[in-house]
Amino acid sequence: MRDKQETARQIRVGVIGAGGMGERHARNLTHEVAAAQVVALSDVDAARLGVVAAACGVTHTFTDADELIRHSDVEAVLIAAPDRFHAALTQACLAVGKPVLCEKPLALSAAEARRIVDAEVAGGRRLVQVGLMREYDPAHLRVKQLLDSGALGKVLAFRGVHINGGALSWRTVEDVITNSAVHDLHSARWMMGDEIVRVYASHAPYSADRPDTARLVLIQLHYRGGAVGHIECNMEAGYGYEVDVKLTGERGSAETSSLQSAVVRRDNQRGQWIEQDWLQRFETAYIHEVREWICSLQVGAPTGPSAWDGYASMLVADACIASAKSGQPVDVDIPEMAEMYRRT
Ligand code: ISE
Repeated sequence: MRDKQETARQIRVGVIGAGGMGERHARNLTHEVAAAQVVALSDVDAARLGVVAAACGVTHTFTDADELIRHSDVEAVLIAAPDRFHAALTQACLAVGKPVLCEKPLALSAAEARRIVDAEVAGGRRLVQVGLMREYDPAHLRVKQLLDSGALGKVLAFRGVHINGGALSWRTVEDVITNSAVHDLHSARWMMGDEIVRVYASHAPYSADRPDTARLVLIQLHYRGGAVGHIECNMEAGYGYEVDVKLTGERGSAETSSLQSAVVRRDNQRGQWIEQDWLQRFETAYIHEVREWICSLQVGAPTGPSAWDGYASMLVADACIASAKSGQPVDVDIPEMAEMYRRT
């Protein structure tokens, strides 16, 4: 159901990628955001491109993402291509001055993300938002609001649990940290309102003869203000998908109850349905994310996770990868934030 806010002028959006996330974003923009119109879509898979384009009434289709970015009918771009293309495509949007919502991670390293920050600062205005969509998850927002209200007192600890159901995918340490745990690393900064200064990461491989793989990653965190934290990122739990956070303060704690399904009792059993994947668990968050993005474009006031957040999360991710490889704690030095990224 489209949001209530009908508007005289729609923002014309081009979506890069018609796979899982690209399709979801294109459908949300088309069916849930009255102020947006998906006018262009690109993908290298012609069949997938055709299906999603037809479902969203798309005018222009491309196999070349750069052509979509340059097209005169495209005002804003949503990047849902594979991670390795995110940085270059974001830079291409900055080069033509078009606002962009780039799926996480912004880049595959802090250095690559920093180059995007530098380009955006040089351009003098915020154009980049990063798809760290947990900022739009009602369960996360309720926990963060309790901390921000002072109800918990001084915060002492962050705990994040990120469970993927998955089929054995033999993912590497780098991939798990940059593609999956990057959400938890951002939540650890955003929810605590503090910077991480040291990490210690360890991992359980899929098998002893494949030590470069990571089935489960554990990350310990130390914050500038003295708080601590830990993140468990399990890539193949084998039962479903769950993401939970808990903040512990001097006066109490607050945590998400991420299972939104009903508790069922019958035949001497009690249980709840557990979501299958992130598209189910964060269905509401993805809609709110693009609604607020389009609204921010209409009013010319950028909101949400910025390129700086994408850069800072990659600084922590780089340190986690180094720690997992060395077996030692690694310090993180997040520099002073450029003024244009301060959130009001
Ligand atoms: C995926 O790309 C996501 O963004 C999901 O939120 C995360 O849970 C999953 O592990 C990633 O692969």
